[in-house]
Amino acid sequence: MTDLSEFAITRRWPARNPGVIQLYGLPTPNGVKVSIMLEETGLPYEPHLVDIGKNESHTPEFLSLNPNGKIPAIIDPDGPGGKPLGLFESGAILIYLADKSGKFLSADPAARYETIAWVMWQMGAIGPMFGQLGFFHKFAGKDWEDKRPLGRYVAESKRLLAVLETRLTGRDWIMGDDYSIADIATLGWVRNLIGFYEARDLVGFDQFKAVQAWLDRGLARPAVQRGLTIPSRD
Ligand SMILES: N[C@@H](CCC(=O)N[C@@H](CS)C(=O)NCC(=O)O)C(=O)O
Repeated sequence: MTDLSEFAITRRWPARNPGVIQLYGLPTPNGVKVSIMLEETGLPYEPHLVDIGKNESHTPEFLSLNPNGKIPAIIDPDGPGGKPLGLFESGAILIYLADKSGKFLSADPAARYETIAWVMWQMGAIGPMFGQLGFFHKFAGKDWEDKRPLGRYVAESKRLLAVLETRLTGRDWIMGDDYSIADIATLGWVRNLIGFYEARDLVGFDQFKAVQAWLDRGLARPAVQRGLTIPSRD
């Protein structure tokens, strides 16, 4: 029987099935990257809801796995060398799960690095810029008198959507014919921008036809639909 007791996080979120990947998350744009990936690959896993609204990602147990205090994080009881591995940062987790499963990241070195470049682009640009847009458009920042930060993040989000539009023109997926971790990383953020953040008109989303078609294609995938609701908030 696998023993995960060395991971303090299991004291607050006990593993009922310690032999499978433990996912600590919430269905947010960063969280669903990992639940979608796990659903797409079919790797067995056990989801645990970490309620960031109740600051649970800043508890000592959670911080023991991710000192940065943010979801998602995982423990793979069967990591490299057969030893348990704890991991945080959604981009790193996607690459790890792609390598583990042999899916959604090309084995061809050039295509592999290109896919990783688009994952890094999502991590370094789409996530932070869309996230700040959400803060200044919908959440606490909307009451700021100074509208320059909002303007800055709207402009940058539009620019990033245009980059994605150019990339997707003539392609089904970011890497062409092959659905990859670059799509899995990005879909939830674009969905969130025009959904939860209510920024569809603000960023002129309707002009980005290739992005729209790609989003529809992604959201039609059964594993994406399942992943968007995991871990369940009920
Ligand atoms: N770069 C990180 C970002 C993770 C992140 O921002 N997670 C948010 C939810 S989408 C979070 O946990 N926020 C809670 C907090 O900051 O207290 C990743 O991609 O894993």
